[in-house]
Amino acid sequence: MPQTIERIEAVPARVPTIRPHHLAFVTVEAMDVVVVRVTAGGVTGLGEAATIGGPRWGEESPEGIAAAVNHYLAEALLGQDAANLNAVEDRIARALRGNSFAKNAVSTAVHDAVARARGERLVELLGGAVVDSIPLAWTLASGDTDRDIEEGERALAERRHRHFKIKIGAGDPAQDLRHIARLAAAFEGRATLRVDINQAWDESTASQFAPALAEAGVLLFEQPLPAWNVDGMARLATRLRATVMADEGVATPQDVLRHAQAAACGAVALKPGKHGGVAGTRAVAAIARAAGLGLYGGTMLEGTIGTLGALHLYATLGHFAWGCELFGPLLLRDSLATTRPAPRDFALHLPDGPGIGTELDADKLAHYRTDRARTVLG
Ligand code: MUC
Ligand code: MG
Repeated sequence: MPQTIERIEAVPARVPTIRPHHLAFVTVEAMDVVVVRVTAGGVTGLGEAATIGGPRWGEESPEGIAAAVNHYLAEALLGQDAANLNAVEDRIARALRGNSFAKNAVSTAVHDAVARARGERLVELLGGAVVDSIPLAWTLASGDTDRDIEEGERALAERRHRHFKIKIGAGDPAQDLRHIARLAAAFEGRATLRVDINQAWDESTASQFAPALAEAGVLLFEQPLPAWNVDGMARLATRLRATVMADEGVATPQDVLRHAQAAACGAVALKPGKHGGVAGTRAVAAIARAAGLGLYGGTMLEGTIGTLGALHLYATLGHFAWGCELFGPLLLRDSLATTRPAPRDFALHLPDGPGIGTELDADKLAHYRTDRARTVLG
């Protein structure tokens, strides 16, 4: 029996973080997310899009995502059979150009609605889990070395994380080097260190400082150069005795193909939001795999809904050479869902329960929504 799509709604919301999160291009004190609800055959599925600093990490803003969902994606999908997931993905892809974060939120919500209607977990709808858990990294980005060390020590003691990503590139690279050297000394032999430059360096800065950072113990350099500079990434990757990873530079299957052909990276950060949904993420992962590139389960710092959607999908993709960083719910001060995934034994585990494995907390959404007067939580 068809499961007709009856209602699609996107709601923007802002949730504060537990501490300021310093990236090269912005400091985040609250995350702007968009929660998407798709009702099909009387069953509601959930999806989420997150933006870092509004349209600063990527090109989509929370307002734009909500409009893309409520107008163009709703128009393309209302009245369609949710259970025909291939046709749904095709309609999503053709409804509007770009807007991959909006597309992913809807793709996930439709999949969630179908999985819930069948009484199965999303991972089962997607063909089953290859792994039940993925090692979970944490980002040290408080802006203060002592505070980062304290935070890392707590994560190790509580067996939450033993892979730390450090955000650098905002200021003087020599200062970044001193910061990393102190973290490397503090965590030597107990945790791995990676850096995310978020496109902030030019090629000569990368040539000058990346080797010294690698020498200090950094294993992975995430998007050191601007997304357009694929050739520069390739030159750096050849010279560096550490792995270069593409993040902002790889959104579409064509992007990953180009990086692979240019030997521009040894690893790729997947993010369902960059790839426009389930089908797009699988396409990018398949090309990365075929080219021998390591996978990393990336995040846009989504809350519980987006995090669990990504986790179910990643679990179907098999081995993640660099683990994942689906720690968004731990960085947020509150959850828009009734649960909040927590790591154990340094990994994030698939939850039980139908669909993505959590429920929307309607009171919290009413409180944190930004599109109309907020309510006071009682
Ligand atoms: C990014 O660029 O990877 C992921 C983890 C984090 O701290 O920031 C994000 C965005
Ligand atoms: Mg990144």
